Amino acid sequence: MSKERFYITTPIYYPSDHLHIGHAYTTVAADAIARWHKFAGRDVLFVTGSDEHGQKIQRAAKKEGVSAQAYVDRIVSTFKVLWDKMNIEYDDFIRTTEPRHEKAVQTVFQTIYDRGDIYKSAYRGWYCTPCETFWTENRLVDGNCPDCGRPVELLEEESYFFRLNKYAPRLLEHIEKHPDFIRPEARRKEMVNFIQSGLEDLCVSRTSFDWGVPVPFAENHVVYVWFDALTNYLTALGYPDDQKMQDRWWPADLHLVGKEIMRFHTIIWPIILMALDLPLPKTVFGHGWLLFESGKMSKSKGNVVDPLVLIDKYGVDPLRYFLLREISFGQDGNFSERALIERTNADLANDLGNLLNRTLSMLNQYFKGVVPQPGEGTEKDQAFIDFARGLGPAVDKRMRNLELNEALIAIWQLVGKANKYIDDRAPWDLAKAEDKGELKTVMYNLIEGLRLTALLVKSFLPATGGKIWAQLNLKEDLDAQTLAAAEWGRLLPGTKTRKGDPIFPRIETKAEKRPLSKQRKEKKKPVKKREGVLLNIEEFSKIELAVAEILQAETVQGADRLLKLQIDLGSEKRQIVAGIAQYYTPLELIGRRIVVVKNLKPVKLRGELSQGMLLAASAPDGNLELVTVSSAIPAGSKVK
Ligand code: ME8
Repeated sequence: MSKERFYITTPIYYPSDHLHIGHAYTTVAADAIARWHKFAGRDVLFVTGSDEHGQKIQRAAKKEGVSAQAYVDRIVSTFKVLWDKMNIEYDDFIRTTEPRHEKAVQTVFQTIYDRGDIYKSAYRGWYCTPCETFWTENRLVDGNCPDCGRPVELLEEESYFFRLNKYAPRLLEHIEKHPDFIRPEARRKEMVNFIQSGLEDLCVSRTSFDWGVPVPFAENHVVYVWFDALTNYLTALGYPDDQKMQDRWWPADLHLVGKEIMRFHTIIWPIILMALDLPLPKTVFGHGWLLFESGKMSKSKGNVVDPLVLIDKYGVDPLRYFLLREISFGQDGNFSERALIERTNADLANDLGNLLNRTLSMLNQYFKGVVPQPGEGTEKDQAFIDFARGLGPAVDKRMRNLELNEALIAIWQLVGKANKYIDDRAPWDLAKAEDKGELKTVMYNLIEGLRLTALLVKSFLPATGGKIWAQLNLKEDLDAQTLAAAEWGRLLPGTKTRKGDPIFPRIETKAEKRPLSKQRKEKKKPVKKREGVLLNIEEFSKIELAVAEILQAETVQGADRLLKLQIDLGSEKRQIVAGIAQYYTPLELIGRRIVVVKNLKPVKLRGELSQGMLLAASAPDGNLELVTVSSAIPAGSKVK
């Protein structure tokens, strides 16, 4: 029998700005789901990417004075850095500027046009550029975008239109017949209401700018960015050329998206697919928003949190755990550093970390770290085993139903029960008995419980699963293990464990852990003017200035103001440490070309070697900006 298959996607994010933990939230959830299904023995395809066209990107590039392509190239490279750091195991990354995607979009557009569902007309109406959305006058709220509340622009241009309206009855029928198509339930109701209030045909081409996929049959028209972006889900399957790939993976099992883009995924995208005569995705799930203090995270509110900073500070798995456990999947949830620290200390350091630590300590003490042969157990032993036995299938059920936080709660029940089992069975008392039979059973059960925990938790916290596995010193390759391995009793007596350091040290909650947004906003005090000194040209020419590309950026432990940068100077790579953490987050820096002084004596700052100094302009009000050059100037170029 062929394996069950599972095709899952995230939205392809805009590189108009840097990713923040809102984006990380969707991607971590998709990664945990994808990893789980693989673990459960299914064939999985997990696709993410970047949505690089449209007016918003073109304007952002213009503002920075670079070409749109150079702009997206730099920011998209930071997407990949972030996903690697977060242990996101995607199978493909679709960039909408790739030729394979342009071909897919043009084929979709041409096919629908040839079938008569795209026609030429003129658009006169409103447009929200931040949301890349067309609005009719009657949907505006106080004259602004009903989604984001920002001002809209009046557009008047020749456009091609897509017959959405024609398909509305068919779509409603599909939604009714397939209760899993739009989830959660509240979103389904919203979408049904939206469709019932009347669908206008959709404008699907633009002529007032050119950063997009050209409409194949009409000069000066580029495809509307959402029509372009949604097609990425087919691009990943080699559309239109690779029929085998499409037969194998289409329809998608799950498009995971934030709730604000449900309309695009449950109205426009299904209608594109109907017009192409393709089946509709099985489920579109719109999760809730991650709210930061009092509102949605957004650049203009200055409350954007760079996930790289959080990872440097707390580690990847505490962040992954927090995102997946704290928020009821589908609902909105709050992000705060305090809550992240509390969760880490309570669930990871106290419950799981201590369980591993004290179990292995006892095993060392009583059996020199070697797993004993269990004997007949008491009722209490059996109750613990029974719970652990049913856990794998229970978590699988939760994951199939997209109850991610519930799945983690179930796994932590095992952790809680194991801790309680230690207290109830008191191995230190059993160790005093002449017959060590009961002690052997209890210790075996505890280690077996930990083995199961490592297996069940690895889809959510890959590094943690690996650390537990390593301390249990199990020989099988953890990556190759499937749900079948989580069957009770597979642990071999005689296994020699290898206790290591605590896997989650407690995070100290000092005043130093102020919210990151506050740290960023406090600007440096204005610098006092120094008397000028005149240099002659020989003196100035002693300073070697060069262009360097920032390859990596990280925070420095215990130093709020410093960032550690790995830079490429063309002929060599170096590390420099700079006091710019209040002005830039790591993700904002990666890929930028800066100017550095090459021939400064290396120094150590907070224990970190700094081999050079970067140039930055410091305004009288204390603001600071790096001196940068465009990607047209290669790393290593001399600055004079
Ligand atoms: O919409 N809370 O891209 P985008 C939770 N390019 N999730 C959040 C979030 C928050 N505060 N902020 C962002 C686009 N997200 C289009 C998608 S798909 C064919 C095209 C997540 O960069 C969430 O998944 O604006 C949301 O839907 C997505 O990022 C929006 O990313």
